This record gives sequence, structure tokens and C-alpha cells, in this order.
Amino acid sequence: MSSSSSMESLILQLHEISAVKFGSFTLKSGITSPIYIDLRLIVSYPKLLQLISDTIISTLPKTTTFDLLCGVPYTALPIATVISTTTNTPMLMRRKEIKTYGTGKAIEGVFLPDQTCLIVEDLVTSGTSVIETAAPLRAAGLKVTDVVVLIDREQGGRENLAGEGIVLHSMVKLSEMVRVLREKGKVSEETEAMVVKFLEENKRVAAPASAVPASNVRVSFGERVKLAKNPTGKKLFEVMVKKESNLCLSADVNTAAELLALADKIGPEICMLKTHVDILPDFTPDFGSKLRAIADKHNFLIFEDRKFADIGNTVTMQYEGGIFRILEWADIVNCHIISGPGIVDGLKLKGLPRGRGLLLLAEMSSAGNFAKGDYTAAAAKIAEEHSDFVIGFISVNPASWPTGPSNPAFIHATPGVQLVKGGDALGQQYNTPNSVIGERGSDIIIVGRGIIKADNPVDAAREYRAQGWNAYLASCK
Ligand code: 5BU
Repeated sequence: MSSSSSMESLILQLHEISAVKFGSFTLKSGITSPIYIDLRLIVSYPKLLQLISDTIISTLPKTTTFDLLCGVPYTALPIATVISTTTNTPMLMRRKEIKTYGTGKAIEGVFLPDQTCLIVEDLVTSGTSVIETAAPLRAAGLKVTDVVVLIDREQGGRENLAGEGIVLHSMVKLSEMVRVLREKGKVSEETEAMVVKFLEENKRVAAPASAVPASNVRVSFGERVKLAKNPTGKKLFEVMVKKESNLCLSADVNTAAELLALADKIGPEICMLKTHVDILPDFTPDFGSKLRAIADKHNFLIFEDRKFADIGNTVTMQYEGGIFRILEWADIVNCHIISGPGIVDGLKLKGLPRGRGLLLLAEMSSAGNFAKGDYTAAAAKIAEEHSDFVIGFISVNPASWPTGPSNPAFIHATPGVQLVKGGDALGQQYNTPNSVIGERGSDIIIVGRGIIKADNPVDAAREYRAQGWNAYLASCK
């Protein structure tokens, strides 16, 4: 069978099962259409499902290469599945709603960052569903450059997708479908004319504006793995992508024993664990190696919130020596810049040879603090000058920094996070995960009492994780 006759046969079969209907229908976008296509029915016709999948495979340009497939939920899932089994190409699935229990993943399936994923869709009008599926795939570090669709309604999808860097390959255009049905005597010339007129008048259904202003659209964590210069900075982005978590637990508990037990329980949910080692009365020299073993088991990084503040020479000793020997076990430490850039030189002298990373305190969460304006701008400048060692910032509202959008190589971590806005009696101020990630442009939420003091800290951590990650996904293009 030639490809045009197999396409004709496909169109006739779709008409036969009433997947193509003529009349007056209100579409999702609100417009009234004389034609309606319902491809959900194809699950009841396995031979037709196979034919659709074969047609898609055979008409896709040979130059379009891909490692993985992902169907847009739900109608295209069976089509993607058949293409996957026929071509032996692994598939991914995107969850429409991220669970707040279990693994809480947006994407199910096995993949490596940098692999190319072809999106499979049944019908494209404005392209919005495809864009919604591309976002979490891209956020996970995958490349999305092409979508293959059975039917193009010719209403702006191709243009909207091109604007997102995605090429649309359609097997058949709506006008062609109707022409074939008229030629085969299935619909009248009048009906065809009505559809053609409708398409003429509704050429461009706009994709709904993204919830995020263009200037705030973020570069995905997956892409930032490549931009980070420091090995710990790179690793942090990798862990976030792999675990789909931008949650840091601030483990401010009463004893080292309690901290280690908590780290083991909450470890699967977090990308980073923050300590204040000087609050632990039962600290022993093996604390670091014990915490390191738990961090390796659950794949998170250790951040000692030491807030160094002294001159360069003193901090080298504070970092390496004393009882705590922070340099030995903490992947990341932070410092104030109150003493000038010499503090970064001092810490770098010890930390960089070990591949460690540094966060600069550019802003603080507590009421009335002085880290703002020129001080914050100075932190941004010092970071640029030491981008081999500085991995990013402790910040509160990086979207409104005087220095403009932050270099995406740097990560922003924000304390003062709870599920409801508020504060404590000693000046701490809380914002929600959605506000911190979605509005204020940070990358990581740092949560202490919101998790530790919850009735069930593991459940609470899952909730923060899901909220933080969903806010991140929503802010990616
Ligand atoms: P909380 O229980 O979620 O309020 O704990 C916040 C943690 O973050 C706590 O360990 C603080 O020392 C830490 N923190 C902060 O709250 N605000 C800041 O600006 C910085 C650190 Br820097």
C-alpha cells in the first residue's frame, strides 16, 4: 500500500469508528467547531492503534533521531506504547499531577540527562499540552526538539511549538482529512466548505501565556549541571535532577544521635542536609564519617551552616581545625562577606583542593537584617570573581536583586520556609515554597522546624519536596 493510500485508509477507519464527528462542538478553548475528533476511542480498536503507530513511524523524517519516547497524557499514551514496543525504543511517562507520597516523581522511567526524547501526541490545536509535557522533561535535563502528532488541527500549534524550539511533525492535517472524506463520499461538499471556513477563521489559537513572566523563566537544573564550574556545585544540580528534589533539610535537632537518625529517615526526600554542628552536645570525631555514610547511601550533599565571618587567615583554621574538622565531612559551607573577599580566598585555599563548595550569604531571612542593596550586590560580584569555588548564595529574593538576573551557574538556597507565611518570636520570617521558588526565583528551599516539629517529619518532608519541585517545574519553560 502506498503511503497516501494507507493514510486514506486510516482516515476512513477513524471516520468509521466515529472518532471524527461533524456537527457543532464547543472546544476546550471555548470556540465552536463544526468538527470534533475523539481519539480516546482507539484503545478499543487494537489493529487501528497499530496502524496509527506504524504510520507515525514510517512518516517520521529519518533525520529525526531520539533515544526515548514520551506520550502526552492520556490519549497519546497507547500510541506511544505501541511505537515503543514496535521500534524497541524505551518510553517515559509524565504524571499530570505529582504525587505527594511515594517517590513523588514528575517523570517515570529510566533516562540519562542529555538524552533526546520525542513527544508523541494524538491531536494538536494550540500545542499547550505538548508544551506542558516538554517542560518537566526539559527540567529533568532531557532534550526535547520534536513532537510527532497524528492530526494537526492547523490552528497555531505548529507556530506556538516552534516558539518553544519544538518541531511539529504531523501525519495528517485536518483540512486534508476532510478532503479525503469528501472525496470518498463520507461528507458533503457543504460540510467540507464549513470546516475549511472554520479553519480559515480560527487560524491561530494562542497557547495560554505561561504563569511565569518571560524574564523569570529559569534555566533548568539539568542544563545548569554543565554551567557550574565547581565540582560540588555540579553534583548538587545532578542530585536535584536525579532525585527530583530541591529540598534541603535544616537538621537543627538536640543531639548528634537524633540528627543521624533523622538524616537516614528523611535522606530519600532531600538534595541537601544542613547542619549546625556546634549545637550538638554529643558530638564525637566520628560524627562526620557517620553522616557521610548516610549522605552517600541516600545521595544528598552535606551543608554545614557555619557562617564564617572572620579574616581569611582565621577562617582557614576554623574550617580545617578545632574539634569539628568541618573541611573533612562538609561538602558545602557558607560565609558572610562582611570582612571582604579575603574570607573567600582563605576558605578556598583549604576547600578547593578537596573539591568543596561555598555559598555566600547575600541575603538573610531574619527581620531587620542588613544584607541588602549594595551588600547583596557585593556578594554577587565576589561570587563571579571566585566562580571556581563559590557555588551560589543564601538568598531570599534573588528575582529582585539590584544586579539583575543571576548567573545560572550559581545556585540559590533560601531559609525561612514553611507551608504558611509567618514568623517566630525571634525574628525569623517565613515564606511558602511556592513563593520562594515561583515568585522569588530561588532554587532550593531550606526547611527546619516545618519538618522537624511536624507530627510526622517524613510526611512533612514529602509535602515540602512536592511543593518545592512543582513550583520549580512551573517556573521552567
Ligand atoms: P527554621 O526552623 O526553618 O526556621 O530553620 C531555618 C534554618 O536556617 C536555621 O538553621 C537557621 O540557622 C538557618 N538560617 C536562617 O533561618 N536564615 C538565614 O538567613 C540563614 C540561615 Br543564612
